[in-house]
Amino acid sequence: MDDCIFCKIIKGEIPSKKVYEDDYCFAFRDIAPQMPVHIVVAAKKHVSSVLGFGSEDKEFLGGIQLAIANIARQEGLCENGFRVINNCGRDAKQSVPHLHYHILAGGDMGERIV
Ligand code: DGP
Repeated sequence: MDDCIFCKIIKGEIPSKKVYEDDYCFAFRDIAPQMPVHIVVAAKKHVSSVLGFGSEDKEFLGGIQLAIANIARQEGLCENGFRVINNCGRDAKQSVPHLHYHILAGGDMGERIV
């Protein structure tokens, strides 16, 4: 999508600190990290959120889950753990309407939200 910031990052039109890429997603360091490790895993398909996918997208969505595990292994996050967050919609304060997951790690995250 022409005016989507994550589509531009995926196409290389906006620079980013790339972490990982496969057929399903493009992962990069968040511009405003909330933890020492804060990686954005953006779908390589412009859909606003999980609500925009259907049963035909099972392989695609599963591919992103496997990519998250690959990124965790690649970045050495498996031993101490990590948190994966997907903000969906207004109340969750999603700011970029392009499906993405946050991987947070690198320290104790304190109280659990869930
Ligand atoms: P969310 O609020 O869940 O939609 O998360 C969007 C995240 O994207 C937010 O943590 C900041 C990050 N972000 C927004 N614009 C850019 C950018 O241009 N570069 C990078 N690296 N991250 C960005």
